[in-house]
Amino acid sequence: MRTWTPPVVPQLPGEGVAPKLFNTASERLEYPAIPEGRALLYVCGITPYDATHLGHAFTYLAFDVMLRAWRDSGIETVYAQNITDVDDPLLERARDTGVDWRELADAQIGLFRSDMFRMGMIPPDHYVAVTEQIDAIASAVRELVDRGFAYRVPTAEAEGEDVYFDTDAAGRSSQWRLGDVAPYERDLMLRLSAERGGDPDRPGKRNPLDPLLWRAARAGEPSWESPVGEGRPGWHIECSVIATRTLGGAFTVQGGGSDLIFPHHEYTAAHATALSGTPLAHAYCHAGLVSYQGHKMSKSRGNLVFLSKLLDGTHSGAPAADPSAVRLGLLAHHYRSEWEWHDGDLGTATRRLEAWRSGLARSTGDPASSTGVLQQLRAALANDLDTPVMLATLDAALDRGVDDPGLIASAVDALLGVRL
Ligand code: 5CA
Ligand code: ZN
Repeated sequence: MRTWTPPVVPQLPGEGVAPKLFNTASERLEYPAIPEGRALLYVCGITPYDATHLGHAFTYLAFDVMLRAWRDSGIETVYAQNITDVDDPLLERARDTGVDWRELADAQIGLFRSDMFRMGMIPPDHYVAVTEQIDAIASAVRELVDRGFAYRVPTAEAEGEDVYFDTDAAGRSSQWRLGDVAPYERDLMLRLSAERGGDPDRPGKRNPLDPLLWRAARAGEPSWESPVGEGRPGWHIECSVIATRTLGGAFTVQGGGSDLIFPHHEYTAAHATALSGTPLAHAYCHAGLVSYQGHKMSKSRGNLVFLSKLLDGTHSGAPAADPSAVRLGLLAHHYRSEWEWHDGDLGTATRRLEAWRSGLARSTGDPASSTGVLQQLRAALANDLDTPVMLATLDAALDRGVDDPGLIASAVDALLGVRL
């Protein structure tokens, strides 16, 4: 898939250090492996039916900052992202609004692309839609069946049979164990599976947690011919196949919002390990979920703040936002924190941006050392991307004035994507 024009990221003098990152799987801060000096990042992309809300933006901004941290420390990056462009909620929305599902997806992907460009987000090197990889995904499902990691379940709704992943077989015969990614108890796994696209109560499954790998064709649903029968892929095998085809096995970081820890990232890892014998990734990093009006921002609830509306000035009467102010509004929260967006946050962030801009032009008798500030920014960034500390450092320095405004402007641009 076509991406968007990348931002120009200034090169800074000296070098930062590779960031230490919180790994959900180990529940520790770690330096994930960087194979052959290249940081390989996969971030789960949008399901294109209601793009782009501030929760999405917060997640993608976290990984944009991660890429900037690696690059500043002299590490080359390879970034892959998928598009879940055939999925139940997308098909439902298309049906409800009387639009062809492909047209709905194309329009939303276009909007996402333009939002990401306006926000100065580093684009993925590999941007892959599920519908571009159906054959590879179906072959992977076939291989899982052939190797005893998957089984068929008949359904009255279709002529063909659905295919499920066998959690217990994989736990016995592959290197993956349930709970490798998600440090959760079984009861919580069952609840999350039901809430997030799984079907623990479906009769005929060997283990209620077993996720769908292939859905046999139903009337009125899109489907493809394949070696496992006519149908369409399940969610986790899509990301598993796209990630390993673009980045290989054991890549540096698998990322997304924390709603993806279970079942999505658990089973993405399970499928990949069963297929390849190697773990999917060294670390699993997750952004905290953003709320609005008291609840997690979600398409199903409809409590959304759209990025395009903020940027256009069409969200509840607020003036058009400077993309740098939106970045500052989001970066004021550590990427792992769960927090709520309030409409006043944009004004606060805009005032901070203005204060920084005027601080840059300020000449005082005792300016802060810009190289010292850069060092502090890099140290905070290397400490699990601690952007709130970076913002506080800049508040203090720019309040006082700095001895090399050009260096600070470049540093803020390179590390935070904020233009002064
Ligand atoms: N297509 C799948 C991933 S393969 C999906 O989750 N799509 S999504 O459109 O629902 O979300 C896109 C990304 O934004 C995911 O990484 C998701 O975890 C993240 N996300 C969704 N809602 C929020 C939220 N309220 N706060 C933070 N991140 C969110
Ligand atoms: Zn995914």
